Amino acid sequence: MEILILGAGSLGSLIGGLLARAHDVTLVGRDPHVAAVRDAGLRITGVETLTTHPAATTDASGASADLALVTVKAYDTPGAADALATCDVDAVCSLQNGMGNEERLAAGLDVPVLAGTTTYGARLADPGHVEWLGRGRVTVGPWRPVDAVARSERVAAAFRAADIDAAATTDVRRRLWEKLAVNAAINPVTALARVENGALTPPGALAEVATAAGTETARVARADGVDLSTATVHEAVEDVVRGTARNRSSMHQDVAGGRRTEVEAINGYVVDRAAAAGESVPVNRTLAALIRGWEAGAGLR
Ligand code: KPL
Repeated sequence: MEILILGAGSLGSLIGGLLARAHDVTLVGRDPHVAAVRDAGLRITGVETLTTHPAATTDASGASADLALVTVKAYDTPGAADALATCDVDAVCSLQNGMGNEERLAAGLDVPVLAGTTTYGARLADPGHVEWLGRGRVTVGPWRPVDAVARSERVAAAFRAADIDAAATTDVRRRLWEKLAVNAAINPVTALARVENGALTPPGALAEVATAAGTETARVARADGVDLSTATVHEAVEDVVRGTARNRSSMHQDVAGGRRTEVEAINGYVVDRAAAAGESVPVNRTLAALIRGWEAGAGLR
């Protein structure tokens, strides 16, 4: 399969690099990373150590592919949709954090849009080198049209052909809320305390804060009509903490690198949906306020 990866950051590079074991992959990202991949391939170290050789470019315009995977930050989704509008792709699948990405892609594009989640952990160590810090799972389901089940199954099979644990789902909204709860719990707490995900292993005060954020998110999901139990969210958070214990969450990496975070699409989204449903989410509100405050102080807002 020909696969275009829009967003060769840490996760996009890892997933693209692994997919290149079985598919014809093109990474779309920034220099110097793209130039390094073009020169010497993509080095992956950590869970497994390997070098793969995806194509790499800084400009996606006019590209064609069977599938475009979108791995850009949530706030860059409109730019990814604009770039994809110039491409000839059979389907687009978001593998991003946060909510609202699929709506934005579907609004700007005429092709089928799939929603995906992943709990793989990764960090861009150097140009051309990504550290694989946690084996996770990819889940893919139809977004528009809602009956694109066979297409989701083909995409999940393409992941599995490259030895990536993946499954198709018909319940993608619930999956997106579950992943949102994982990110709402882990990302701001690890970013604010500057710790690896494993520091949220219970018992402990950080685990309590993360669990409380997850509990609130499950409640808002239910108010939004999604059947997501608190126990499912607690289990998912614990699984991801265990599976990515050595990873620094993407929000922690952003804060450490002085970059804008995805707080609006994660805790900010939970706070907004809670307000619309008349729910109170003090932990998410506090975490969002602290990250926004850091962004403002760093001149990023
Ligand atoms: O999605 C992630 C992130 O860091 O954004 C997890 C799964 C929490 C891995 O760190």
